[in-house]
Amino acid sequence: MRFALALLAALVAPVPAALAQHDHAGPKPAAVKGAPLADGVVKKIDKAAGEVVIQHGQIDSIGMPPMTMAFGVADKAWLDRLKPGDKIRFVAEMKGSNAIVSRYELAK
Ligand SMILES: [Cu+2]
Repeated sequence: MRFALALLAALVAPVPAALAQHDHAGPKPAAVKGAPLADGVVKKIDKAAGEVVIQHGQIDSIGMPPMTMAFGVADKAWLDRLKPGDKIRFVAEMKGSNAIVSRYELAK
């Protein structure tokens, strides 16, 4: 746990510089492109519901602790590409009261 926290601190360290830059540029809407990627493992694909069940880690962008839950997807074609067991890194976004995957990449 102590190691994990140290690692997290190391990862977070570069952020102040980025924030300072952001201040100079003025207020900007949260850019999905620059959003941090959350880790997840695909558990289930539900094409009928248009959802993918993901066991995910902490998602700071939407303030969510680690859990397993269903997400909508920005592109339904992803439901054909993803399969249970896939490890992904993804950006989650709230669309109304639903969490959706707005972007993802396969993790190595
Ligand atoms: Cu969740």
